Amino acid sequence: MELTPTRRRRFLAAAAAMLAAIPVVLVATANASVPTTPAGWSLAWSDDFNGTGGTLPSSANWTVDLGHAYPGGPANWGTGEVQNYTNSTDNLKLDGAGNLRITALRDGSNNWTSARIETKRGDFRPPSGGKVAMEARIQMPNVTGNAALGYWPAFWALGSPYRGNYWNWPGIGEFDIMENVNGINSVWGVLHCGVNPGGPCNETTGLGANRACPGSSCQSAFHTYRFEWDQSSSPQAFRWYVDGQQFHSVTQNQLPADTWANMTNHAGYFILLNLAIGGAFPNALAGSTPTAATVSGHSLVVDYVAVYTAGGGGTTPTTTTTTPPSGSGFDAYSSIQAESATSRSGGTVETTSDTGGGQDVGQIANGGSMRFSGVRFGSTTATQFTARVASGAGSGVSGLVEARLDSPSGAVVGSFAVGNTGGWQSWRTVPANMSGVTGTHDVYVTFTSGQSSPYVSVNWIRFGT
Ligand SMILES: [Ca+2]
Ligand SMILES: [Ca+2]
Repeated sequence: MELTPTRRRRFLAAAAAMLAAIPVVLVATANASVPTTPAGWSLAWSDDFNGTGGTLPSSANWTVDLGHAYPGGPANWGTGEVQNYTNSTDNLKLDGAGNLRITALRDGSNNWTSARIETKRGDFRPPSGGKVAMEARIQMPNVTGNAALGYWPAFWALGSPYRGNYWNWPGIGEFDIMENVNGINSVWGVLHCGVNPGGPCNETTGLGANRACPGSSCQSAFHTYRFEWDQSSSPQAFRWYVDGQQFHSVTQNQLPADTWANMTNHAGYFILLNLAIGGAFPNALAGSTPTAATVSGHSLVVDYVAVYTAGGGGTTPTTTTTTPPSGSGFDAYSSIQAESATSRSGGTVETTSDTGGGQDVGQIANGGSMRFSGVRFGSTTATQFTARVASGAGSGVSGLVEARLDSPSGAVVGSFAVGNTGGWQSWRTVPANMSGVTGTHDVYVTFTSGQSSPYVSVNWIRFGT
């Protein structure tokens, strides 16, 4: 997982410290390739990392992330990791033998560089009623003990609405298919969802499990890491595997309906590969990392990444997303959490006792507002604005909840009045008619009252047709 994890286990450093600094590790294991597609599955996308040694991976398949953050996104990629991501072939290259190598390097001033790439496509999801599998064959950086402190390789996926927004994590969903820190012989598989902190996915920890790699250690050999999202099972399920052995699952009935919907009812996921240095996860297990003992020059080695689909009529996603639409933040027809607003004025984020848990924005008064950047209505005409609200306002105190498009002073397209509902945690769903809306808009929810007292709390909003 990439975004601000906090692990509670303490890491006991291995006794055997590597004394020699070996800048390059030769991988003895032979390269394989994308396996023959199993019966019942279709290959939706893959990269075998064939190509000339010393060159960057395919720019048709991958975007190379640079620096310390997405433009406008959280600092240090939201995790506290310290390295600068580059597109130098010193950090990121094909090895000429069918593998991708991401190498972490420390310079003479103790500055670390490394690399992170993500698929251009952001539509990896099951065909309706079917399954999707995301799989990679990977050798983790071959370094252990004190020499590995701070190494944080990952193979993972983020919900595509993260692109262009960067502040809607974890509601859009994150699947950590393979994560590892500090050279420990273990693979972590984690789901991030809901709200942060806390919520149904227990953020920032997430819902995770880990196990040692089968046979050879994760560091000394290639292993196959696989994640499946199964819409054909009941309940629907996420499952994590290493070398075909399942070690974690999360099912739909473990989570609130709106949490599940928010991470599954969007265009799909993009896949990432990166090698971070330092940050919350390695630090949680080993104190401040990296240390002076951390050895530069080890590589995350990836033989292939493949995405398969099955069932659901056998269709495979064909849409290619090359440029994320600006502000691709919210699906108008799923619950849009008030606390996930792109920006907000007024009210206080608090834990909600409403069905499904999570948070709400409590006790908003006249003049308050929320902005949701990039709400996607699509080509279907939305005609209903609905909000989940509660109010403990005093007698005679009420006000309006108004939806506007593209400006906080734009015309009101839908509104309703609300007064006391029986208490600040006495929730009800209030629908209002709305003039027809299509396309993608920044939605502003504004609050107008003739009194100055708070009159409404909001858990979520959504739109309907
Ligand atoms: Ca390969
Ligand atoms: Ca909420």
